[in-house]
Amino acid sequence: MNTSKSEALFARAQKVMPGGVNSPVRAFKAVGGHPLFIASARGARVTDVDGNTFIDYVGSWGPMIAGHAHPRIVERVKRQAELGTSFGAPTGLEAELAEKVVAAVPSIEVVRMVNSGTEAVMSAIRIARGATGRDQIVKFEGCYHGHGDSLLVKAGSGVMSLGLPDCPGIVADLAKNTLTLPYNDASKVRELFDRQGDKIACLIVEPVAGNMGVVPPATGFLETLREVTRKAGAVLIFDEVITGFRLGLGGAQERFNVLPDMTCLGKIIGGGLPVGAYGGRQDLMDKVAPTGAIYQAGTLSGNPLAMAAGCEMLDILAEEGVYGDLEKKSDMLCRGYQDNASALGVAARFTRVGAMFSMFFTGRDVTDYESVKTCDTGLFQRYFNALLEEGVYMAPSQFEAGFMSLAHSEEDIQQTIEASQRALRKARG
Ligand code: KE4
Repeated sequence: MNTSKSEALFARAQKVMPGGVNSPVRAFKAVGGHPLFIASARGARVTDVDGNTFIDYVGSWGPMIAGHAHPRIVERVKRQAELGTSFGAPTGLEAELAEKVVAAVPSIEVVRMVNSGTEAVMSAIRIARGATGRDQIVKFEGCYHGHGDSLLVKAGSGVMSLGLPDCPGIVADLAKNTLTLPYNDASKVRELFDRQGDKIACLIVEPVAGNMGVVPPATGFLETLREVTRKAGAVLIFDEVITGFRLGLGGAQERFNVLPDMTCLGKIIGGGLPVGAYGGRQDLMDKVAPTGAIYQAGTLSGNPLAMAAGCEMLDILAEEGVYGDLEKKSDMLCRGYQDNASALGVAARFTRVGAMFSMFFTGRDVTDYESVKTCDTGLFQRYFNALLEEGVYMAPSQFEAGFMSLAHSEEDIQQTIEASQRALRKARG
């Protein structure tokens, strides 16, 4: 496969950007070689600057659940651009998207738009600390909640792939207030809250972990988080930046019927443009400036183009049969993957919740950060690159999720399964 133009662009980009990228995991560090520079995308496919086309399961790390360049979203953004791209003043579009989010997400009574998932999480944590007057926060190993200082403590995602369990530059006095527990270990959560629940401002969790690969919550785990935080007067935050509108209109909280006090959203709600959001109980959100004293602001928050894209995206997802279609296609793909691994005698574990899924190259059941770390990342690297040669683009890291879109056809999925079998055979050797 000729990737000479990507290679040249990468050399050029590295002169003026850290690692030649604007987000670390794009640099292909976990899989070797150089990243593909994408020229365009449509439906289920992306095309790089050398003209190579791939069936895409990265989906821009989640947002492209309706497929790339969806005609309705493109049209809506074009129309809005002609009316102006940013005013720094309120618009009806912001109220329209906020109403859609409030109507869809069971626990959100009031919501604030920001520009990224990181900003949403940082803000939600500030509100939890401001509302409770407490400093400590609890997170889980292998979960990633963006690059806010309090959260880069044994994070997953890019940090996990880069093997940097603690990131330099984080003030020790701040990091000490972040307590980290093993994901899916309800007894450790109880133990901590029994010991010092009255010091804990909030607990933040990916209700389905997506940043160590997809790791579903164990039975009763989310219910335990709800119970202990309520008892301790701590704020329960669901980071649904990935799962929001991915697992259903109501996200993980609707699917698992556990309602947090606050929810962080991102990715899908921007329809491919930069949007994050945080929201929850009215009494908590009333503490946010200008209603309350807890300050949070943003020049481009609620940007009209992003709001237009987000509104159109949520209208598309609200249509009849959308999540049934995603479920059927995701099931078909993951069954194919499992059949391939069994046929080739490759030790692998498969996880899937709705339209997010992972194949882990390990013989151990994957339930948390420790078990995920047993994966054979060398085999993953060979598989990733062999699959790329076969025209299938998946996340360049064992510790990320795969994403299905409405644009993937059954033919695309069958083609992927066949390509995956060839790639797995080559990677296994
Ligand atoms: P952003 O700041 O990247 O918009 O969102 C941060 C974030 C927060 N919470 C969860 C559960 C997330 O998954 C993310 C971002 N996800 C990563 C990859 N899984 C984005 C890709 C990247 O970092 O380039």
